[in-house]
Parts: sequence; C-alpha cells; structure tokens
Amino acid sequence: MERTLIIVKPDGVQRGLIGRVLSRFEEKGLRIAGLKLMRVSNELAETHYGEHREKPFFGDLVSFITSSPVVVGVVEGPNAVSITRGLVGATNPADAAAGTIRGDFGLTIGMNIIHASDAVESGKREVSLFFNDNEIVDYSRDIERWIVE
Ligand code: 3AN
Repeated sequence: MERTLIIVKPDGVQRGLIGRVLSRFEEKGLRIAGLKLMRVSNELAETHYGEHREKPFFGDLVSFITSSPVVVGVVEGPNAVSITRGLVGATNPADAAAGTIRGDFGLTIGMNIIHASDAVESGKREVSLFFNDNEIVDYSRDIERWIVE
C-alpha cells in the first residue's frame, strides 16, 4: 500500500475541474485518504518546489501555485505513486497522452492542472508537508474486495 500527494492546481480549481480530476482517481479504484481546499503560502510553495529552486521557472511556479486556492489530496492504494503519475500524464500537456488528466484538459506546461508526487519517498515527504497526521483518515470501503485481489 502506498500513499501519494495530488494537488489540483489553481488552473484546475478556477476552471471548475476539481470533481472531474478527483473522479479519475476514484474511478481507477484508488482511495482518497485526505482532502482539503487551501491557499498555499509562499513558504510552503518554496519548500514544496525546493528541488526547482535554481530553475529559471521557479519564481513563476511559486507565484502560480499561490495565485488561487488549490485542492490537495492524499491518494492511496497498491502502487499508488506510479499509477497516479500514469493517470496524470507527461509534465507538458502537449506531450501528454489522450486519456490522461493533462492530455485531456491541458495545453501548456505552466498550466498543467495537477501535481502528483514522482516517487514513494517524495510522496511521503509531500504528504507530511501538506497534511497533519490527524487529517489523514484510515478506513476501508465495502467495495475494496472487488478492486484489490
Ligand atoms: P511534474 O509536475 O510532472 O512532476 P516537474 O516536477 O518536473 O514536473 O515540474 C514541476 C512543475 O514545474 C511542473 N508541473 C510545471 O508546472 C513546471 N515546469 C516544469 N518544467 C517546466 C518548464 N520547462 N517551464 C515551465 N514550467 C515548468
């Protein structure tokens, strides 16, 4: 069982895509273990995108993610990290396959709708950056036995 962090970015929230984006994860069978609408502070944005600090687009990235509320979620299931990345699609929506979230809803790299952790370790780090332990709910769904062998 893995956990990963997703962020419906400001463009996804402003375009009214929260429900449709979250549906992709639910339809796949993954379980939502945490969910909230929030504004990202500058400090949190800079920590979250810390690995990109030296990149030319870092400033734009921080101003974009703080420009409007986002929806953050914890998604869990077997292989949740790689399965979620598959549902999300390539970083640049121009290269993202049809059927992926970025492939279906995005056009340019700066407005690519959603963030998802890229590895198990970053998933753990990012989940704890955005969620307190008591905001993550441990539960199982009755339908679980029809989703996971
Ligand atoms: P991903 O979100 O697919 O993991 P990363 O981690 O390489 O992609 O990049 C983080 C974010 O930085 C992307 N979601 C995108 O919004 C932005 N970004 C990445 N590369 C570029 C670029 N070359 N120009 C502008 N923005 C970029």
